[in-house]
Amino acid sequence: MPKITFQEAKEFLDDIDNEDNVAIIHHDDGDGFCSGILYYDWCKQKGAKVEEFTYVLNKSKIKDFGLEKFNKIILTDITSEVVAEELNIISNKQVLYLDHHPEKGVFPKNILTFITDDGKYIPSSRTAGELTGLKPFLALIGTITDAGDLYQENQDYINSHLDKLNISLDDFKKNISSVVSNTINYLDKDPNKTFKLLEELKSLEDVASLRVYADKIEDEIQEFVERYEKNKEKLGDVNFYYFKPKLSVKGAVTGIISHKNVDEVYIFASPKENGKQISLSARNAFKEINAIDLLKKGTLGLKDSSAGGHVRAAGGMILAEDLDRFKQNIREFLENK
Ligand SMILES: [Mn+2]
Repeated sequence: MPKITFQEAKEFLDDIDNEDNVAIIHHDDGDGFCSGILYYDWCKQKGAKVEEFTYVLNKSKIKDFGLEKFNKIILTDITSEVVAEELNIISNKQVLYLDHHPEKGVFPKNILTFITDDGKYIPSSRTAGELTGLKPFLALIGTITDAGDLYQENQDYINSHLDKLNISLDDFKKNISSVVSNTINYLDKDPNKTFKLLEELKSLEDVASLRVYADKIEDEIQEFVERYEKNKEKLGDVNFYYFKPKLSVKGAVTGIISHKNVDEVYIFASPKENGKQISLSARNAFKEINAIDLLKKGTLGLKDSSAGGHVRAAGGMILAEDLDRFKQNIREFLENK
């Protein structure tokens, strides 16, 4: 698998021209949409034909996208743990794979990979912004929606862009990145519409046009943020919050509560739509343990469970019937720590 440098990734992009037919495949979160749009716009600007595909983890399959007609494919923000082996089916194409999650799985050997995971947390949108130079405001939105501001290595990048946009981080989160996140969540059944709406944004001011979607879930988010103080449970030092929203607001509720106090450790749990499983999010980290390990300890020995992600933000899944066992695992782990 050829690992390539930033410069080589840039050369791949520079080589795109009006004879190319490019597929952009991106993750379905803020970082995935924003980075995908930057590569999409880049291809358009180069005169290439381009189409976009939203990849939903554990649901989408590369083979179902019908990519025969494309000669170049760019993937962004889709963790290799899930997608690497699937790329066999497109290994006859010129493929540029860009991501920032810890590298796992085996890539077909001719896939060009640029993964920004050398001990730093650089969201895919920041990389897309730096590679293309396009829509810096959108690159910043993707970076902030993916919690890039929690990492020291992004401070200079974030601050210099906020300065140029003449907006504070708080205002950016409140009036810009959260509006985009809410819009993505509200339209989660219609990712093509989301992509189109976000692609049409030409400046920060345009983000206000998304409020018609974002406001619909704002009330639901506030409701579950307000319930946190009353309904949270302490598992040792960990704040455990089980909540059951109707709309797709888990991520937003998780983000708002965990960002209020970044020194605290949280585990959020919500039932999946099917009612049979519970999804888990761990946020922030102790000195001795990271968020992935915390969920791994909690899901230890539980049937059909999973845990993975980033050191300060991890996700997982358990069967609904195992919720009490999960909580007990966490309690025991923290007692014996
Ligand atoms: Mn992502």
